Amino acid sequence: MPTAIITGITGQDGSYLAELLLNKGYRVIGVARRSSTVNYERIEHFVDDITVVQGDLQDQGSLLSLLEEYKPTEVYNLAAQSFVPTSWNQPALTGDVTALGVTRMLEAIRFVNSKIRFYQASSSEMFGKVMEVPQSEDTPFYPRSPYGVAKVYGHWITVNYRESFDMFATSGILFNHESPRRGMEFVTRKISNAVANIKLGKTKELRLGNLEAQRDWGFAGDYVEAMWLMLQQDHPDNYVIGTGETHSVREFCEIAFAHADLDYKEFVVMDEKFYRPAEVDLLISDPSKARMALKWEPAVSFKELVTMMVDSDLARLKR
Ligand code: NAP
Ligand code: F7E
Repeated sequence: MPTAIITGITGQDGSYLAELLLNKGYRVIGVARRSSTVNYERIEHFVDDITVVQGDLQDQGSLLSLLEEYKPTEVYNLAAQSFVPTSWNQPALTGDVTALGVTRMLEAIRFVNSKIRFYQASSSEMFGKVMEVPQSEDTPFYPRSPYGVAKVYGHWITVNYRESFDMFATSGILFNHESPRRGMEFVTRKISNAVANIKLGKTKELRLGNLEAQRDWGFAGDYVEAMWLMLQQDHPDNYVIGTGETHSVREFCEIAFAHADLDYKEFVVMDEKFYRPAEVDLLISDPSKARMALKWEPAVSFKELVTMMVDSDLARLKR
C-alpha cells in the first residue's frame, strides 16, 4: 500500500485529494497545524480513514520527523497562506509559509529519502500581469501580490531541487479551482453563499470589488486528479492545469443569481474595500501539455461549477 503525506489536509484541495488517494488504496497521512479549535469540517466525513498528524511548514523539525516516522512514497505540499489579499497584510508570514515552507519540505525529503516523489502546489497567480495569452508552462512570470511572489519562489526552488539533487520534484501550475468546500472569502464562494442567503431572505446585498477580473475557473475535484497523475509520470516536470476558458466575476454573478431566479444587478454593490493594490486582470490557461502528457481533462463545466456551488449553499442553509 503506497503512503502519501498531504500538507494542507484541512484545506479545500487537501480534502478532495485525500478522498481520491483513499479510493486508490493509499494510506493517507494528513498534516494539520496546531490550533486551539479543531477545524476538520472538510475532512470529518472520512477522518477515521486517514491519520491526521500535527506539523507546520514553519517548523523544519516537524517535517523531518513526519517523513522519518511515516516513510511516504509521495508528498503533496498543499499547505500555504493562500488568500491573496491577506498576503498584503501579512507579507512576511506569507513568504515564510508559502515560499520558504517549500524549501523546508524539500530539505526534509533530501535528508530523509530523496526518492520520495514531491508535488508543489504552484499557482496561476505567478503569471500576474500576464506576458502572453493564454498562459502555458513557458510563459514568463510577473506576480502581482506577495502571495504570487512567494509562489514563484516555491516553483523555482522545486525546479532547482529537481536539477540540483535529481529529486522527483514536480510543480503543478494550477489555475483557480473552486467547489462547495471553497473558503468563504474567495469570490466564488462569497457569491454562492450570498445568493443562497438572499434567496432565503437572510440578507439583502452582496458587496464585491472588481467585477471585471477574469479567471479560468475549474472544479477542485477534477484538479486533484491532475496532481496525482503528475506524480505517476516517469519524470518530474512542470504542468499548467486549467480549463482553457476565462470568465469574469460579473459572469459568475449573473449565472449564480439567475440559477436562483434572481437578477444580480439588484443585489450586487461595488465596494472599493475589496479592490486590490495590484490586480491580476486576466487569466486563461493553455493546458495542452497536461492534456497530451497526463491525458487529463476537466469534467465539470463553468456553468455546472457555479450551479453546483449555489445548490450546495442553498441546501446547507436550509438544513
Ligand atoms: P486552502 O483551502 O486555503 O488550504 C490551505 C491549507 O494550508 C489549510 O489546510 C491550512 O491550514 C494550511 N496551512 C496554512 N498555513 C500552514 C502552515 N504554516 N503549516 C501547515 N499548514 C498550513 O487552499 P486550497 O484552495 O486548498 O489550495 C491548496 C494549495 O494550492 C495552496 O498551496 C494554494 O496556494 C494552492 N493553489 C490553490 C489554487 C486554488 O484555486 N484553490 C490554485 C493554485 C494554487 P488551516 O486549515 O489550519 O488554515
Ligand atoms: O479572487 C476579484 C478579485 O480571491 C478572484 C487563490 O486560491 O486562486 C485564488 O486567488 C478575483 C480577483 O481568488 C471580490 O479582485 C472581486 O480578481 O477568489 P479570489 P484569486 O485571488 O484569483 C489562485 C489561483 C490562487 O493560487 C490563490 O491561492 O475576484 N474579486 N470582488 C474579489 N475577490 C474576493 N476574494 N472578494 C471580493 O469581494
